[in-house]
Amino acid sequence: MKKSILIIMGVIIVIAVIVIAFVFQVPVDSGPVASEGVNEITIKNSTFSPAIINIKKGTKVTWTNLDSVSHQIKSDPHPGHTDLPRLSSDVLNYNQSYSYTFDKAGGFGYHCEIHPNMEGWVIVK
Ligand SMILES: [Cu+2]
Repeated sequence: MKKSILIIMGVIIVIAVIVIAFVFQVPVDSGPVASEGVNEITIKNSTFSPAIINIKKGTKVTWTNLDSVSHQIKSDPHPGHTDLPRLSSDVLNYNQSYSYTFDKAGGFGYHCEIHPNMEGWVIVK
């Protein structure tokens, strides 16, 4: 009898801990968060998603345009594109992709050449 009560209490405590852990994992602030290990970026509604990624040196990153309007990936700063001159795509129409391998560490901004207000960041470690 006592043993079964202890088991039930134990189960309740375990469930409570799981529920509390889950509740506190839910992010309070849903601002832009760097996505760890993601190397595929989609362009939708003229927004890079994720807008910030964290990758390791040597990672190939691929952008895919899912908008009906065209976009074009270029390194910051606009209009010189001098940070990473080779980070430079052709005009990407719907469902077209562009890839670039980041082979040096640092933080690299990029933008859409057609809509320079569209910004993204790649953090390379
Ligand atoms: Cu530009």
